[in-house]
Amino acid sequence: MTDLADLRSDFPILDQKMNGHPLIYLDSASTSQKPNAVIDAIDDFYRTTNANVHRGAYGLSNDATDRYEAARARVAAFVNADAGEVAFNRGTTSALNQVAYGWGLYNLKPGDRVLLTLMEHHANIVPWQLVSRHTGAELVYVPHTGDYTLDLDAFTELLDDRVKVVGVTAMSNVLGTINPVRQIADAAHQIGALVVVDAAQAVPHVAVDVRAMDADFLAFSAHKMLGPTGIGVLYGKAELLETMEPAEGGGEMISDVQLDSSTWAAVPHKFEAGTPPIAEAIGLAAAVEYLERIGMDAVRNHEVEITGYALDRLGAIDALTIYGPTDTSNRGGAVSFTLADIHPHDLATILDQRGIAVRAGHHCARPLARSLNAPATARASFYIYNVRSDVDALVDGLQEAREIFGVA
Ligand code: C6P
Repeated sequence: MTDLADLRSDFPILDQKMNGHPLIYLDSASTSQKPNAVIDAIDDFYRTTNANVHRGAYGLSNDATDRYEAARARVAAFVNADAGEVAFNRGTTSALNQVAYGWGLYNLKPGDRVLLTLMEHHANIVPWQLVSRHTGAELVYVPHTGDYTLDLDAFTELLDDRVKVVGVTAMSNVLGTINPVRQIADAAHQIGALVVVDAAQAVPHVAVDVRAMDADFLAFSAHKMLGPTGIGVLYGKAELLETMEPAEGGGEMISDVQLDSSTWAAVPHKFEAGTPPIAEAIGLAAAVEYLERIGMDAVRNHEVEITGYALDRLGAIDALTIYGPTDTSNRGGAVSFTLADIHPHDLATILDQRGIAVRAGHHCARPLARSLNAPATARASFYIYNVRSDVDALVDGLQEAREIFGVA
C-alpha cells in the first residue's frame, strides 16, 4: 500500500478515543478531517491578516485581498483553470444553484430538457427542479446498469436536441462510480448542450483537469478535500461566466447601482455577492498545497489500494451486499452496503460503539436509493489517513452486528 501512514499524525482529531475506542473515521465522503497545515493557516490568517477584501484603502485589507486572490489562483491551478474562471461560494450545493439560477433560469424554455443521471446527489437535482418550475424545462434521467456504471446506451438514446444541459457527477457519493465525463461532454457538445459536472467527490480523490474533461461548469467543496466548511468553488468556462447572470445580488458583485438597475463587476467577482469566505479560502489553499505535496497520484493510489482491500474483506462477509463497482479502476473510496436485513442505522450505531464512524441513510441521493431498491445503506468512505487496520476494525464490527442480530 502506498505508505501514507505517517500522515495520520498531521490530523489531530484522529488522536482521540470515541466511546472508549480509538476513533476510526470512515465518513470522509461526508466531510474530510483537517490537517494541522489547514488549521494553522486559518488560525494565522485571523491572527495576522484578518480584514475584509476588495474594500479597504489600508494595508491590512490589501494584505487580506492579496492572500484571498492568491488562494483563488492556487485553487484554480489545482484543477487546471485560470483564476478568472473560479468563483468562491459556500460549497458544491451553492455552486450548482448558481448555474441553475444564473444560466438555466435565463436559457431554458418549455420543450427543453435537462439530462441528469440517476446517480446525482440532490445538489445536482433539486436546483434544476426549482428552475424548471419557472422555465418549463423537463428533467430526464440516465439510469445505471446492473454493475453500477452509467448506462451509456441509454444516455446516447436520451441525448437528443431537446437536451440543453447534461448534469453528471464525476464520482458518485454512494456507489463510488467514476463516470466518463469527457466522453459524456464530447457527446453533449455535439448537440450543443452544456455539461455541468458535480466534482464534490472527485476533486478530493483524483487529479481533476477541467480542460481535459471539457466541463462547461464544475463544482466542488473545500470541506471534502481537507479544507474548511463554508467554502466551495464554481468553475465555468470564461465565455459562459461572462454572459451568465449572477444568481445572488448584493455588495461586492456590482460595477454600478442605480435606483432601478445595476451593472456587474468583472468575472469572477460578479458571482461573489457579499463578504466572501476569506479565511476559508486561505484554508482551502492550504489544503490544496497539502494535497499537492503528497501528489494526487499518490492520493489516488492509496485510495485504490485501501478500497480494494475493503471490497475484498467486506465481500467475504456473508449476506453483505455492496452497492457499487467492485473494480477499483472505475470507482472511488465510498463503499455503500447493507448487511442481511439489519437496518443501516443499527449498523452505524453498533460501529459507533466501537469508535467507528460510518454514515447511514440515503446519502442525499434518494432517486438513486430508490433505483437500488435500498432506501438506506451504510457507507464507509476512505481518505488518505485511513489504513488497513481501519478496514479490519470495520469488518470486526460488522461481524459483531451479525451476532447481535443473529444473522445465520
Ligand atoms: N455529500 C455525503 O455524505 P455540499 O454539502 O454542498 O458541500 O456538497 C453537496 C454534495 C454534492 N455532490 C456530491 C456528489 C456530494 O457527495 C455532496 C455531499 C455528502 O455524501 C453530504 S450529503
